[in-house]
Amino acid sequence: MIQQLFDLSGKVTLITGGTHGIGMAIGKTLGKAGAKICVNDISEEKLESCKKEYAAEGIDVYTLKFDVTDEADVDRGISQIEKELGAIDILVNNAGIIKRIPILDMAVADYKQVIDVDLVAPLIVSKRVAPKMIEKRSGKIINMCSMMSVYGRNSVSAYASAKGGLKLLTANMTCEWAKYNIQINGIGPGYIATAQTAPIREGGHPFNDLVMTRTPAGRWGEPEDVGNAALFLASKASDFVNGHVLYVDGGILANFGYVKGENDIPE
Ligand code: NAP
Ligand code: GCO
Repeated sequence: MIQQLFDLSGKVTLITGGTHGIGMAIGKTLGKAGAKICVNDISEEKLESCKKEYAAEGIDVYTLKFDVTDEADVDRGISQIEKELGAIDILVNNAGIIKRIPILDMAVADYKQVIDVDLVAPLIVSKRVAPKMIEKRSGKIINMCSMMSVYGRNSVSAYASAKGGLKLLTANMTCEWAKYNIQINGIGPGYIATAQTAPIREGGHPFNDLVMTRTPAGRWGEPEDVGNAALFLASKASDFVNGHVLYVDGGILANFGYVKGENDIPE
């Protein structure tokens, strides 16, 4: 049955930073497919408040506070999940931050903080989770990349450096772990309407016009658009897809440019 391809019943799933935004959309989608959803965050308040939103979708989410950049904290958190729910079958390295600062104005500490959360943390969490996937000869790892894994733009040097590195870390995880029947892929969202992009989308910000015209689909993506792609990469349907970055971007990476107005949505 085709539905069985996307059935995640019994799969213990950890989504880092899954208390809102893209992470929550992924959690809700995989939860509706039967997965047991665990989310972490660094904010107790967000961990508490997300439970109601998951419950509204019939999902009894397991929440845990730990900082994905802290190896000891990650080990403690993953050990608790393994003890209470079992080994992790699906890992979504979603947690991330961005700092929009021009290179000459950016403190090296700011650059390093973005690299730590967006690139080093997926390594830390994956290194802790992968051994049991290797033992089981089964596992799915999804790294949250970006269209900034292949593009730069003014003021996001740290973020693009991290996301570019994460694209190739995904490739290297594949080289080392695919033989154990572990599929490691990335998702590269384009411009998605979440809290992270609110500063450049709301209040008439000119960047909104750029995204609307540069994106052939003529709209911002929704977190659910990314959740749907995660369902494919978390399911049996993608068992021979490995080291790939699936771009969920409304076509922006396919689009060299535009003449103002030519991409207006037809009446
Ligand atoms: P968001 O709303 O900023 O959510 C990011 C999540 O990561 C938050 O829950 C945040 O927790 C958590 N987090 C940050 N640092 C953490 C840490 N040290 N330990 C644990 N959790 C931590 O972002 P989003 O828009 O949903 O994006 C989610 C992912 O998609 C990110 O990796 C982002 O780079 C990527 N992405 C987003 C877009 C987009 O257009 N939105 C496009 C491409 C890629 P707190 O809120 O408590 O800090
Ligand atoms: C920005 C945006 C982007 C998005 C996303 C695009 O400032 O350009 O925040 O970086 O977050 O990564 O794919």
